[in-house]
Amino acid sequence: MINIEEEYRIAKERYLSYGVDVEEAMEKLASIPLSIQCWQGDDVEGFLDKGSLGDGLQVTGNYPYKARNIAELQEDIEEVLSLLPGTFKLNLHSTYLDSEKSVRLDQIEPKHYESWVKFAKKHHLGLDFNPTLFSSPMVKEGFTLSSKEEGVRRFWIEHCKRARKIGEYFGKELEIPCVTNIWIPDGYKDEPYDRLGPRERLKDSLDEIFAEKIDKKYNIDSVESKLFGIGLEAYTTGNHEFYLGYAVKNGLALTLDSGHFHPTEYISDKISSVLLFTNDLLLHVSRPMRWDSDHVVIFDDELNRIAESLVRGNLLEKTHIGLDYFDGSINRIAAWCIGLRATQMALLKALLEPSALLKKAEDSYDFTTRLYLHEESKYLPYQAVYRYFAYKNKKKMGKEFEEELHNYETNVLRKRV
Ligand code: RNT
Ligand code: ZN
Repeated sequence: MINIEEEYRIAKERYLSYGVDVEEAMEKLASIPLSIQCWQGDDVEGFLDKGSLGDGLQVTGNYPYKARNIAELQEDIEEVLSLLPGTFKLNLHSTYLDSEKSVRLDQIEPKHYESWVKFAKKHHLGLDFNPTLFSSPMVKEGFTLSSKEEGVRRFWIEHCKRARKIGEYFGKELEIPCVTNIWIPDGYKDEPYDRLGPRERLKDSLDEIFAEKIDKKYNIDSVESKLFGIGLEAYTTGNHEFYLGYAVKNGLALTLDSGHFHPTEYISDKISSVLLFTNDLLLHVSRPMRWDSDHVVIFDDELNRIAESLVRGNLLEKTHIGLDYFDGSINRIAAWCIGLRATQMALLKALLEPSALLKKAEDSYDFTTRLYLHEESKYLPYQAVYRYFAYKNKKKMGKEFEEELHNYETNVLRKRV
């Protein structure tokens, strides 16, 4: 029998010998909200018009029992919340609205999301929001806000304007700012003749969308770039340079998604640069494998580098951390939990670094000690601290955690047929 408290006591002492206060680290960890992507629960289907995804987003896998309605999705999110310690937000797409009747995306209103606000209040969650510019017949030849068809552009401009108002409504209701993130799939499979035109139109569309000032106390606007998508290999209107420029010029937040760059390019090294020029940053923590495959986030090197960038630079206050992956090939509740827990573990590990010693080594050009300490901190017992963090918050760990995932599948999910 492993004694969690005893393990923790030893860990605490070891960290103390490096000048690290584990209690302070746990307190900090508890205060960092992670935004749970609702779309992992049903493979980004939503409740608007059930149909298959398209236009630059792909979900693969046929694992059964996905949530088919709001009640089931909320039930699954509650299960995730019951398993994990810490603070959370819930990240909604506009298509997860609650309405008996079908609603056009250019007609969404706060009232369609009242049941989510109720849910958020009940579970002390903040809400984040996303207009949904995909999986719709109004995506014309792969284009939305940068379409050359005025009617198409107008439709999506209206949708995004309304999304910001819904964000504002969330912020007011919950007294936690909502981050409303715009991502569009627009682009071409093959080499375009005109690379500039769509970007000019996107800029005009965004200028209209953001014309109304909304208090950042309630809603923070963010824009998300992408290098390519399946079927959009040659050209994406909203690339990184476009949105970095747009966000900086217009005082918006920038979204960095770990899957949206070249396969050898990392967002961890962009964080400290971007935040010198924007007030806020939204992270879409994901795991690309060869392409923007949105695999479940795991405790890998890049996740650790992201956490280190945030902690070392004291950038957590300005950064909103959201998860963005959707794996339809495994139990979806496990998928959520594994990625969220990995992110917390990486943040905790970064909070437990022997930072004073590392800084001292670097300041005195002692690169040997710096390398030694970097390696050493990988061998320090951060897992024991995390286990204690979960235990203190009355959460299951290890075998019991795994058992609960199985029980939920047997007792709840399997009944969904
Ligand atoms: C797509 C973007 C976007 C979506 C979600 C569902 O490549 O990453 O953030 O994953 O809006
Ligand atoms: Zn994303």
